Amino acid sequence: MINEKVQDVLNSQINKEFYSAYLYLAMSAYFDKVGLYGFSNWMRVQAKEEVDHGMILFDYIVERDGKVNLTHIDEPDKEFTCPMQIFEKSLEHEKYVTDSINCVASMSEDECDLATRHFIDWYISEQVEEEANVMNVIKKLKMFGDDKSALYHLDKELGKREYKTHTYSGIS
Ligand code: OFO
Repeated sequence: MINEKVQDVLNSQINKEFYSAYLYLAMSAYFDKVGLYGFSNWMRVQAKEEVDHGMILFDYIVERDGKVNLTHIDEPDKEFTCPMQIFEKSLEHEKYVTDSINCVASMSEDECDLATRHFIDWYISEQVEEEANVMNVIKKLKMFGDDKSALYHLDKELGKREYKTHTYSGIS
């Protein structure tokens, strides 16, 4: 059986992961609209990974014989103006998610739920990767400035990103 306070933060984390998927889908739709299909692909892959992040938490709660509590998902931000602004928003969002994962880790430690503390290590490492992935694109965008042909090539590169599934059984 899982500690109730820990279960609550895990359920709230599920909501944040699904919100992340919504946010990245909204960004993907923007990129489709302006014809940056590679950027759109990058965001779609990101959205799928966020669903995986939510489902891994879901399956973990089930395995611990806990109660999954799915709550209302907020409407995502849709105020998008350009690739740089969107990736800066993504980085800000990932930093927020990293803080949230760190809170799950410290709560599980405080409650002596060492199984959850161990489980959440995967998310701690994943957040390092999540922030780095976004930062890499921001660095390239900064380097190219307003060079349209560089943006074209970056779009091609981001179009090659492929989705790799993550599952609870795959990480545990
Ligand atoms: Fe689930 O890592 Fe991004 O939000």
